[in-house]
Amino acid sequence: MRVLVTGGAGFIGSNFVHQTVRERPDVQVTVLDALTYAGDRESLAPVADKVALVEGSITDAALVDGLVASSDLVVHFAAESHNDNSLNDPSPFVQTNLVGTFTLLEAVRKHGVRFHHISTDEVYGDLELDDPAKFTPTTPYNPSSPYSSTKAGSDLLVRAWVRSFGVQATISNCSNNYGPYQHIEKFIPRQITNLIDGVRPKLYGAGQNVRDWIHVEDHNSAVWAIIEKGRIGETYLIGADGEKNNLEVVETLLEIFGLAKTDFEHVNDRPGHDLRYAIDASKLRDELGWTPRYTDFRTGLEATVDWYRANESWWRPAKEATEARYAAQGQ
Ligand code: NAD
Ligand code: TDX
Repeated sequence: MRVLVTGGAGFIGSNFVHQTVRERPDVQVTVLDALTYAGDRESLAPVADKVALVEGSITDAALVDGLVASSDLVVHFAAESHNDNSLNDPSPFVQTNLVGTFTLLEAVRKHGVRFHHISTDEVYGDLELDDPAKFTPTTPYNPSSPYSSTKAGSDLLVRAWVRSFGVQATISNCSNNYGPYQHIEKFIPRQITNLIDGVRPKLYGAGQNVRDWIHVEDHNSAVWAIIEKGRIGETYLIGADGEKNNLEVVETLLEIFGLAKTDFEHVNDRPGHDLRYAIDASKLRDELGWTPRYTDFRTGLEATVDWYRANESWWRPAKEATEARYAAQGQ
């Protein structure tokens, strides 16, 4: 099988490529990635001899058409993915997340290629901290940020292309991922690399906001389950019952580094900061028989800390500029 992976040089996409090469030798992988600030050729270095990397944008219709024509499946990870960046400049989010997804949909429609669209739980907006509810596939869309609204729009494009044009597509909406190769602008790797540098972790606001953490390997095993066993046109929510507030995550990291639980700083909050995300993944578990492997958050976090310690050459080049951007916002 020939698989085109968009965004395969980013965090989740590169982990997907590694997992696929490791576990599915029958799959031939081509990555299409624009290598923005978030994409890194080095993230594919361990599999470089087994994977073709095409540098280009998913908004380039001619390039996309040719690559889709010679694929049996497209797994679409490419996106502008960071909420804080979307608040500073929404423009690339509209281009990549909306126009890029539209461009891919037109190509899979033309060539009759199976499509899997990777999306986020943020399309549902947020839940109250004291609300026992979780997101389900029928929760109404209510996105908060330019990032989540463009992801919501891209999901709706996929649904319409399935309904109107018979495109063979599935959608997954996953909660917050952690693991190796995540850009250090994101919460967990930012704090890990700060701690390695002897800098105190930076918590937005009071740190009460809740995220539903899942290890990236579990996200990607669920994606393969949906590709192989999911029903066309369906949406599957991916999550591993990993709810933690941000303060708890920082405290666990401080413990792993052998520091006092109070050894962090409060910084400016994110405007419009979503309170809580929580996923009900029962459809994925019951219908497709998927289960996560990383059920102990602390163990997964320890392994992630070890990875950042061992791979400083991967993240160090981006550290200074990333922190300078945050410092300019009092974060
Ligand atoms: P990332 O920012 O680490 O990687 C995105 C990749 O897409 C990068 O390699 C980048 O170079 C590439 N890219 C950006 N614009 C492109 C374009 N126009 N053409 C081609 N490539 C382009 O993001 P991530 O965290 O790996 O997220 C991957 C996907 O998973 C996204 O669709 C995101 O919405 C979704 N998602 C992420 C999370 C999470 O916790 N990180 C959770 C749920 C869903
Ligand atoms: O320094 C920080 N301090 C802090 O308290 C940073 C960078 C973040 N935070 C908070 C904000 C959030 O409540 O941590 C939480 C997680 O922040 P991010 O890593 O920016 O993730 P989030 O905004 O929740 O979105 C992530 O999960 C859903 C991904 O970036 C999205 O791509 C995905 O769709």
